[in-house]
Amino acid sequence: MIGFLSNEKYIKRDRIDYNKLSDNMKIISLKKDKYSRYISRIYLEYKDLIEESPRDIKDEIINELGASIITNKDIRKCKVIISPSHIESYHIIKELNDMKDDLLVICFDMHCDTYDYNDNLWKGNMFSKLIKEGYISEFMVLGVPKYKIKNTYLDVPLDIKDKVIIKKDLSFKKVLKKYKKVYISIDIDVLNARKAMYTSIDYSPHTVLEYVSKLNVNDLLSNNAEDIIKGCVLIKNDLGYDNLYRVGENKISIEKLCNKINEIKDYCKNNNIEFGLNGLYGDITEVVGNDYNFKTLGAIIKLLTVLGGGTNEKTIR
Ligand SMILES: [Mn+2]
Repeated sequence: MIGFLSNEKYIKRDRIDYNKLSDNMKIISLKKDKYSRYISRIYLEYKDLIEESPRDIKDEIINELGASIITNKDIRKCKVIISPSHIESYHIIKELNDMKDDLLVICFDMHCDTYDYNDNLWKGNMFSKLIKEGYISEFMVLGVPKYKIKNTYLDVPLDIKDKVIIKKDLSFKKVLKKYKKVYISIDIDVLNARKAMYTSIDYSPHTVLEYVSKLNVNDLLSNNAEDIIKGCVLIKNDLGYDNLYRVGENKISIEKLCNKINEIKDYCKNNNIEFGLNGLYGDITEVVGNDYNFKTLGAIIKLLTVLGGGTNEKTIR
C-alpha cells in the first residue's frame, strides 16, 4: 500500500488565471529591476506549460494508483507515504520507531529542517526534534546546495550538531555502514524543479507567476510597483519571508535521485541493513499543488517504483 497522508488539511490551489497573468506580464516585462527581470524569465520558460489545464497532484496520484493507495491514517499498512508536508515525517518516524532503535535517516532535501527544536513543530525543525527526543540516532542530508551548507550548519542546535551530517556530495556508505536500520525521507524540492518543470511543489518557480496573476493592473502602474512585484518573489508569511528567488535551480535530476536510492538499497541488501521502518521504506513529501502535463506525477511514480512501493513502472500518458 501507498499512503497519501497528512495531519494537516490538504488545500487545493487555484489554477493560474492565464489571461490576467499575460496582461500583467505586458507591464512587468518592460521593467528593468532585478525581480521584474527574473519574473519575465520565468514567464518565458513556463508560459506554454501553464496555458494547459493543470490537475491537482493528489487527485492524479489517487487516480493513478487506484486500489493501492489509502488516505486514512493507517501508516503501518504502507510501504511508502506521500505527503503534502514534510512535517509528516515527524509523526511517521515517531510512531514507527517508538522503541527508539538505533536509526539512521537519510534525507534528500535542499533544506536541512534542523532549526531550533524548542519552537513549535514546523517544517523547519521536525528533524531536530526527532534527534533531540531520541527517535533518530543520526541524520544525514543529501542535496543542500553547497553555498548554503555553512550557514545551514550554524542553524543546527549545538547539542545535536554531532548527529547532523550535511553532505557536499551524495556519498553515504561511510555513515550507513555503522547502522542496522535506515529510513529514507525525500522532500521533492531537492529536485531540479525549474529545468524539469515540476510545479506541484511549494518551492516551484511557477508559484511566482501565481502571485503575479493576482496583481492588479492599477497597482502595477502605481509608484510602488517595484515593491509589489518584489512581493511576488519574497512572499511574506508568519515567520518572515518565503524566498522564491532562483528557486528550483538544484542539479539533482529524478534519474540521479532514483539511482542513488537504488545504490542505498543495494548496499543495505549486501550488508544486512534493514531498509525502512517496520516495512515502510520511506516518505515522499512536499507533494502539493497543480501539476501540468503529468510532469510531477511522472517523477513521483518513478520514486515509488524505486523505493519499493510496488507500482509497476507504467507509462504516464
Ligand atoms: Mn524539507
